[in-house]
Amino acid sequence: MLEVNDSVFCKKLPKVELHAHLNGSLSTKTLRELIELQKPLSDNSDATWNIWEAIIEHGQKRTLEECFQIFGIAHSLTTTPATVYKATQDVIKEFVDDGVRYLELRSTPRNVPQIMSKAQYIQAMVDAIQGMTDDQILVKLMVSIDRRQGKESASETVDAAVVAYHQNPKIIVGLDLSGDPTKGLVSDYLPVLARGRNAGLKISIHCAEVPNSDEVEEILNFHPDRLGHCTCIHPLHGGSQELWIKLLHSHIPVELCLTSNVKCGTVENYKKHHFIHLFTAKHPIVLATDDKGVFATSLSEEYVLAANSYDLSKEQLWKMTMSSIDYTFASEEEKNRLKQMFMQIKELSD
Ligand code: 6MZ
Repeated sequence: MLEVNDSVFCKKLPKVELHAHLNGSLSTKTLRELIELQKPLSDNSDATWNIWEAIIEHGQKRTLEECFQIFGIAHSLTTTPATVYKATQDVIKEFVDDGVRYLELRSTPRNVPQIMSKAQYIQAMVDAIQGMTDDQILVKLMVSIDRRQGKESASETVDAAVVAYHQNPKIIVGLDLSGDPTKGLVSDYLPVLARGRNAGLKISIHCAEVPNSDEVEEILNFHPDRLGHCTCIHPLHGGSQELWIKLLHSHIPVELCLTSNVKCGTVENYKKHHFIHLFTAKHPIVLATDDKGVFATSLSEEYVLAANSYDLSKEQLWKMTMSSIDYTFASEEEKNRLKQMFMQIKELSD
């Protein structure tokens, strides 16, 4: 079994990150730098800056509501193509430093009147991704739809995503439905997601972060390519046996974010996380950070947490990271290359 603090092993382990929101992944360092860039251009009072600085420094535990407050601050600091570019580059570099070899970064493009369109937002991220070389990391982009923003905005986002996908089919791979799970109706967004799917984009949907059986049923019937969280589906977590079986029978890979769920309080503690039910059922799962900046975590820390909470061996961690490659939205050729690279690293480390 892994030592309590075997973070060196987990950092060296080549990893796949499939659920990371750009603006939630910004480190305190990047947020501070973005604040300094913005100060001379903004009419915010000193008091506002002081509050923001205090919030971004502030502690470990955040409710879902507080998280959405930080997203708001991050959003007001990434309002130009240049700041979106910087944010993307910084986040990618931090994932590289943590041993991530394949990353699907997701973000909700924003239209900032007179400054940036959704298409320009996406392009700034693509430019930043193109600045990275394949030997460091392979990065793809998923375009997010925010379930609070309504059908019209979602439709605009899908239009921009499809155009960008045709221009950069190797980088743009999918659509994500996210946002405050207590707001909006998933059913409003399924038709527009289906439009993206018909255009060739893969789909991942945030599912059951809070109990909502009707919504889980609708999402599973839609059969996305991947699911985020799936927190409240197991009967012990506010779901039902019927829905749980339906999830298992779907074989849809689930992106699991341990720290995010525990810090937001949607899961009581790590031992009780639904990871263990999915892992025991041999359901396809992938560990992910969600918002590494907001939750002060890293993917290697998520592996350490999983190892220690569920008594996983190093061999089981290797298996988990290798199987994650199958759940990516990369091409078959890219998946094969990643598998070969991971195997080489494993052989060298054995
Ligand atoms: C649901 C989340 C989320 O897109 O601006 N987001 N949506 N549940 C979560 N669990 C904590 N964490 C992040 O990144 C920030 C946006 O990602 C979504 C929210 O819509 C948030 O505004 P981007 O890069």
